[in-house]
Amino acid sequence: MNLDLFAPDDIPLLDVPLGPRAVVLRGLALPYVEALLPDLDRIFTAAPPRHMVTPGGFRMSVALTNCGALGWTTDRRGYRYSDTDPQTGQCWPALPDTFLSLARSAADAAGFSDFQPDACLINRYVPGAGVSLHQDKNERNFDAPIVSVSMGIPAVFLFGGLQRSDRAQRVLLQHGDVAVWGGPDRLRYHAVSPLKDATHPLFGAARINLTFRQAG
Ligand code: MD6
Ligand code: FE
Repeated sequence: MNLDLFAPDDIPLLDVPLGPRAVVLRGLALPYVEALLPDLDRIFTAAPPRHMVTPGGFRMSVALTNCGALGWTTDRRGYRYSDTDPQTGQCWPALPDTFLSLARSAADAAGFSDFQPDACLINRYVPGAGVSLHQDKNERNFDAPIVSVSMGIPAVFLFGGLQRSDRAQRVLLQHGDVAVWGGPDRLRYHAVSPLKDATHPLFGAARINLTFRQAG
């Protein structure tokens, strides 16, 4: 029996449509990862990922930081975009060209031309970390899509509907996958299940997610 037939790494996964204007583009980021790592390191040095507190007083299990003109933050007073890092008072690190070209080619591939992100939220997950069901609705207009890049260890992504109670689809996001959604899917609820133990050759026991938005 050829056990290799059952090795999941060898199965070329297909792109997954999640809605009329929502799709997971399998492996689209793979050719970009190596080039963006030094930029990611610089960002983590200037603005280290940190655990923020929600308005409800919960410490997020995900550590986050930002690059770009605007950065998403949360504290006891609410969720918002800010042009400075509340921890340092400095501007967020600039959005590197390596990030921008990846974001734009993913948006193009999903049929959203002329994507001009001004914000990139960077989430760092370790095993056990996750994000509860939410909508992305702090951006000024919802015409632009969201482009979400997964790197490192895998995560189960839950993609629901426009109502919190709508049944969610489950999709595994692996290293290099990019989810893009906009149009009628822009405000759909979504979540990330707590990650299982795993290690990745480039990222160790961590998942890095970049979500690009047009926030301002
Ligand atoms: C994550 N992503 O994949 C969390 N939001 O780590 C999100 O919450 C998200 O992936 C909006 C659009 C795409 C996303
Ligand atoms: Fe989100």
